[in-house]
Amino acid sequence: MTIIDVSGVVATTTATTTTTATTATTATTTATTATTATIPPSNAPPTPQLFHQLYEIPSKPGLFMDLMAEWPAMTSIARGWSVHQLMVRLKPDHPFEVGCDIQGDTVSMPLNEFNTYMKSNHDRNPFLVFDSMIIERLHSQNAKAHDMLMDFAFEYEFCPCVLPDLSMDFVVPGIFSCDDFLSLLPKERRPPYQWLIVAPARSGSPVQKDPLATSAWNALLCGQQRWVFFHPDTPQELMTTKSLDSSRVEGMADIDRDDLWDDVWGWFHEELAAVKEQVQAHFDSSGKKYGITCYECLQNTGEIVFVPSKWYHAVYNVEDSVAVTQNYCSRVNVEAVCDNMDDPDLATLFGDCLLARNKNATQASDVVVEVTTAPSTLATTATTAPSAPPM
Ligand SMILES: O=C(O)CCC(=O)C(=O)O
Repeated sequence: MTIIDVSGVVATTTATTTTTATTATTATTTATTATTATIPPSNAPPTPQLFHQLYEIPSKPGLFMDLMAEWPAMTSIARGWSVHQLMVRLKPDHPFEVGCDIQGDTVSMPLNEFNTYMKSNHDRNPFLVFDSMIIERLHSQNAKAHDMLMDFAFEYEFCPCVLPDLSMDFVVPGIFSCDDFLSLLPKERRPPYQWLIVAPARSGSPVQKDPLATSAWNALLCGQQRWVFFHPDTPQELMTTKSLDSSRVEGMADIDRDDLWDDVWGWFHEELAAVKEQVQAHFDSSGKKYGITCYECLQNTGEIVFVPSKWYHAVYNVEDSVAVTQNYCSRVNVEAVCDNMDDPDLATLFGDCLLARNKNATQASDVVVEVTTAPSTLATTATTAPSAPPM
C-alpha cells in the first residue's frame, strides 16, 4: 500500500507540475517534511475489522494490493476485461455513453469504435466510458434470457446475441461487502452504484465528492491511474474543474455548464500544484488540527483504491485503463447517507429497510442504527467493527 501525503511536498512537486506517474513516485521518496505521512506499503489484505479501524473510522484513503488477484476478470482469458477482450465479449453495436458535445448532448459509441478512438485520438481530454448500467443491466437481461432459454444450453460463448454477465467476473472484496446497506433497498429503488470505466490515457474524472456521501472502491483491471484526494472540509470553491469549452460557450443560451466536458488534463497539469498550496494555506489558517488533508497515490493494474465518504477526489489516467467501481454505505457513513437523500420517499424506504435489518440482527454488533420516527433522526448506536462477512 502506498499512500503519499502531498501536502508536505508542495515545494517538491510544484517545480515539476506533478505531471506523471514518475513525479508521484519521486514525491514518495523525497518527502521528508514533518507534515508528510507515508503509509507503509501493505500487500497483505486487512481483515474487515482492521480495515474498519484503520481506514473507515479515521476516514483515510487506501490503496490495496492482492484483493482482486483471484477474480475471473483478472485470471481468465475468456472472461478478461481488457478492451480487446470486452470488444470480443460485448455485442459490436452495443452503445456506450462516452461524453458530451459542445451542446451538452450525450455522445455514444460502440466499444469497437471507441477502441479505435482510444488508439488514435490526440484530444487534450479524451472521452471515456463511465457506464453505470452495463453490469446490472446485463445481469437482469441475462436472467431474463436465461428464463427464456431454459431448455437450451446457455452460455454466452454459445449465444453471442446475449451480452455477457460482467458481474460474474469479479467478487466484491470482504472488506467492502460486510456492510452494504444500500443493497437492502429493492433493486429498482437502489441509486446507481456500479460503474464500468474504460478510459484512454490522458482522460480522467474531475474533482468531486461521491453521491449521497457514499464511500467507494475502485478496482483497476488494466492500466494505471493517478489519484488525488482532498479532505472533506476543503472549501468547495477550491474544488472545481474548469469546463473545457467554457470560453466557447460564453453568451450561448440554453447551455447547462454542468453538462460540459471538464478540462481534467488542464486541472492535473496546470492547476493542481496551486490548488494544493491554496488548500494547505486554508487548513493552516483554520486554527484547527486537521492532520493530513491531501493524499495522492498511483494505482496500478490489480490494485484497489478506497475512497472514504465525502473525500474529494480526482483521477487521471496515465495509461489506457479499465476499472470497475462501486459506491457503498456502511455503518460509518449511514447517517450521512440518510442526511444526503433528497428524495423523502427513498429516505423513508431506506429507514424502513434499516429497521427491518435491526429486527433480524442476531448479534448486538449487527444493530447499526437506531431508527426512531424519521430517517433524519437516525442515530448510530454501535461502533463495534463489523463481523467478518460470510465466506
Ligand atoms: O475515473 C475513475 O476511475 C474513477 C472516478 C471515480 O471514482 C469517481 O468519479 O467517483
